[in-house]
Amino acid sequence: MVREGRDPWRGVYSNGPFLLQGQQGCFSLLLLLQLLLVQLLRPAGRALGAPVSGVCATCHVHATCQQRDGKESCICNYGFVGNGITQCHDKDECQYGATVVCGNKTSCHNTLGGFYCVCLEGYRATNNNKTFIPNDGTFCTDLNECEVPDTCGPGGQCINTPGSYECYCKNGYLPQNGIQPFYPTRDGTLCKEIDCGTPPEIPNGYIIGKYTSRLGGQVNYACKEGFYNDQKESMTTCTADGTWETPKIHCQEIKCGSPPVIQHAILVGNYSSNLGSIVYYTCVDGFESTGGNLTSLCTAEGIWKKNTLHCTEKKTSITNVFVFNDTCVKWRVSPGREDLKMAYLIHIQGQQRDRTEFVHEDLLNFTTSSQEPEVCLHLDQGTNYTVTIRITFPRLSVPVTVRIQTADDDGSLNVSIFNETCLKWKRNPRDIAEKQIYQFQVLGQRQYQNNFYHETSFNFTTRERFPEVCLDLYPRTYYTINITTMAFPKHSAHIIIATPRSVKQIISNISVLNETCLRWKRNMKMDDSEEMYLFHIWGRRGYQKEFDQEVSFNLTTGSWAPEVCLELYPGTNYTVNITAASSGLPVVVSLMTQITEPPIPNIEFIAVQGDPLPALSLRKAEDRNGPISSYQVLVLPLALQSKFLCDSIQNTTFFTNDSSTKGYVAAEFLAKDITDVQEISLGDRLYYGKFYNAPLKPRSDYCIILRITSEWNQVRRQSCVVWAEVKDSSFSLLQMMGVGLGSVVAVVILVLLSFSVVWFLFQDHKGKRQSSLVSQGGPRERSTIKKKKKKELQTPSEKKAFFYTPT
Ligand SMILES: *[C@@H]1O[C@H](CO)[C@@H](O)[C@H](O)[C@H]1NC(C)=O
Ligand SMILES: *[C@@H]1O[C@H](CO)[C@@H](O)[C@H](O)[C@H]1NC(C)=O
Ligand SMILES: *[C@@H]1O[C@H](CO)[C@@H](O)[C@H](O)[C@H]1NC(C)=O
Ligand SMILES: *[C@@H]1O[C@H](CO)[C@@H](O)[C@H](O)[C@H]1NC(C)=O
Ligand SMILES: *[C@@H]1O[C@H](CO)[C@@H](O)[C@H](O)[C@H]1NC(C)=O
Ligand SMILES: *[C@@H]1O[C@H](CO)[C@@H](O)[C@H](O)[C@H]1NC(C)=O
Ligand SMILES: *[C@@H]1O[C@H](CO)[C@@H](O)[C@H](O)[C@H]1NC(C)=O
Ligand SMILES: *[C@@H]1O[C@H](CO)[C@@H](O)[C@H](O)[C@H]1NC(C)=O
Ligand SMILES: *[C@@H]1O[C@H](CO)[C@@H](O)[C@H](O)[C@H]1NC(C)=O
Ligand SMILES: CC(=O)N[C@H]1CO[C@H](CO)[C@@H](O)[C@@H]1O
Repeated sequence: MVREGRDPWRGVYSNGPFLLQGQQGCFSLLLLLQLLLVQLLRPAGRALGAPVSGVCATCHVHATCQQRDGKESCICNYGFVGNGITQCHDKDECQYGATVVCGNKTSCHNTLGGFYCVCLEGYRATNNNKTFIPNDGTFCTDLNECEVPDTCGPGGQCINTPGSYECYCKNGYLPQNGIQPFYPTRDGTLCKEIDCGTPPEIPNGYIIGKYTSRLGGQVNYACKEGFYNDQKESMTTCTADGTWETPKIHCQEIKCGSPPVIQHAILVGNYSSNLGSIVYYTCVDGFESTGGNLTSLCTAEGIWKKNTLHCTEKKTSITNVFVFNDTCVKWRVSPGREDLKMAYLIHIQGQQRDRTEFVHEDLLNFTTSSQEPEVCLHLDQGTNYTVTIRITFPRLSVPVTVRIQTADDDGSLNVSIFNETCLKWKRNPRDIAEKQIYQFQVLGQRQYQNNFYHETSFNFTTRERFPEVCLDLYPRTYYTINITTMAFPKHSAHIIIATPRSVKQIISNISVLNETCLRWKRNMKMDDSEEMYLFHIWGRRGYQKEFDQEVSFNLTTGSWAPEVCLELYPGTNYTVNITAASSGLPVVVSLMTQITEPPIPNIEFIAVQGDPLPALSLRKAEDRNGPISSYQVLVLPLALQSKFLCDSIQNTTFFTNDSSTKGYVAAEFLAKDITDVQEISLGDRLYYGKFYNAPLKPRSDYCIILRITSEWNQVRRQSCVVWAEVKDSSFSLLQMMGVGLGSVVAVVILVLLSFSVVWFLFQDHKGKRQSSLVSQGGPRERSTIKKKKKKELQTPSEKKAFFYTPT
């Protein structure tokens, strides 16, 4: 092996006698050298026994005297070089290099007259000696250091290499310094057994069981409670590099999430979704869990595990069946449900004591949400009944049977009232084959209407088992009804029905005929009785706030189209409320009466001859027939007095071209301007309103007239009265004054009757005189004018009287 710094060939190239062309020449050179040595040694050996001559005495200490061809000569001993006499110096055999001289892997050591070889470290001589001379065939061969036990230490493994060895660690061991191969003698490293140490910790996990931390040791992990491993692996192994594999286990907290939905159940209370948490359920109304709590558990797999229970609809059953009032059955539903209507089917079978067949079999459907339903059955008397009740909805229940023994029939009539005017009863089942005649006697009377009398009687024939009779009865009437059986033995029943007020309006199609008359239709199917109407009337005047008239009265009539004329004040708005006593539903109608001629105020009649006319005193007239608008003083020629029409000189002033012949208005006072008494002097040459009070002409006879005008609602009425007579006669100067008031009034009224005129501003007064009509739901109708007998109006202080005229 060529090692750095030891080049055995260098010397050979520079100093040697042989020129070598490379390494290939080395072996032949060595052979040559050996041959040479053999030749040299052979004569030396032979010369040892020869006698020493003179020459010989001169031989060098390291020379030997030899005889060659008779001549003695000194020849240097083997290993020495020189002339043999003076010079024999040591020959350096090693000068050609250790490899050349001693062979491969050697070191050459020169000695005086010789040399020896030593194997290089890691090699040994084949003669097993420390030194050797190569000529005996010894050479250096690789020393197997590995033969020495524990060369690499415990756990180490020796691998021999030429001239050396390498240490490796056996499986399960690792070199201390981590480098392989290692050389214990050089680097002091030894193998250490592999120990992975403490296995890694797993969050929320732990190690199960025993383990070794040596190579290949395995550790099993598990997750703590409440955690689960979401990987397949749960193990780690101690690897050859002395570390644990990274464990693949992953412990995740167990969360079950929202609890599962259980049909017809709801969760109770709060819950957590951690492992082991339990949620509780309860069944919704009407449902129950059969045999236990409804729970769900959060399992280690992170899922909720339901128990197999579930909510089933509660089965309802009939309990506590109980017979009362002989024919009525009451029971209880268990468990009850307020919100649910249940349908029942009731099966009735009746058997009479002396008969074998059923005399009565019936099926009855009945629906109720009551928790304690009751049903009264139509049961015959003297019969043994089996009543079977079962729920048919929402689910069929077990039927429940009850027996009812009805009392023996005494044949009496047990009549009951229904639908207010209907009667029903039950016939004796024994007589069911034959028809039965019942005699009815009906009498109706009214406490509030003395003359009301509704009597009827009839015979009622039936084969029905449960006869029913509905009667036509007047409303709000007290009826006694006697029912008697015609067949023997006679049974009778006495029934009282007080009919309620009619729910429908009895007054229909109400209309206003003329101002004060009303007509309507009586809405009632029967026609042989009288009806009482209650009237309530209010009168109001827009122009006279203090006017307040309110009257109530009753009217009784049997008419189907009653007509009523009312005594009403003129110029008044009326509200008429009419109610038929048997229904109590009012009808309200509005009426409006027109104004009539205003009344004449208290004035003094004056007759003057010759002398000037004294001042005339005017007093206010009452707003009795309508509001008074104005007062006018009229001057007209006396000759016209008998033919004068109250409206003839409507707005004629003194200056009108024919005023002297027809007369004129001398003064006008508006009603609102007159306080109490108004004095006026005729001919004072003043204007009153737009009228001029001109002086009277001498030698003329005049008639002075007071005209009172009432205007309201586009209607004008006026009254005229002769106030004074002025005569300018030469032969008579008689002056009439201060006549008694009573006689004057009598004269005034006479004059009024002959002169008053009704004046309508509008020609078509019929068309204008319509009243508004209010009736319940009735159409608006135009009244028709019909001649009616009507009493004349009295003075307002007189009490009003109303009457009606049935047609
Ligand atoms: C010496 O070593 C060389 C090269 O390493 C080799 O060629 C030669 O054969 C060796 N000689 C002997 C005697 O082993
Ligand atoms: C008469 O009939 C009614 C039901 O229709 C019943 O409640 C009552 O008990 C009966 N009275 C008699 C005496 O039978
Ligand atoms: C009783 O009144 C009800 C409801 O008003 C009606 O349906 C039924 O027909 C009436 N019965 C008779 C017998 O008139
Ligand atoms: C019914 O009978 C009773 C006495 O039995 C009698 O007083 C009454 O007037 C009768 N009623 C009628 C409507 O006949
Ligand atoms: C009912 O029948 C009886 C007997 O037949 C008879 O006397 C009576 O007049 C009848 N009554 C009526 C109202 O028909
Ligand atoms: C009656 O009522 C009508 C409408 O409200 C009104 O125009 C009229 O002046 C009233 N008449 C009287 C006399 O009050
Ligand atoms: C009409 O008269 C009836 C009975 O008197 C009363 O109940 C009702 O309130 C009156 N209606 C009006 C509008 O005055
Ligand atoms: C008065 O005047 C009217 C017109 O203003 C005339 O028609 C009439 O004839 C006159 N009368 C007299 C008597 O002059
Ligand atoms: C209304 O009719 C009655 C009777 O027919 C009659 O007396 C009265 O004068 C009439 N009223 C009017 C304003 O026409
Ligand atoms: C020192 C020495 O050379 N010792 C021995 C070497 O080996 C031979 C035989 O192989 C012995 O005879 C020598 O004594």
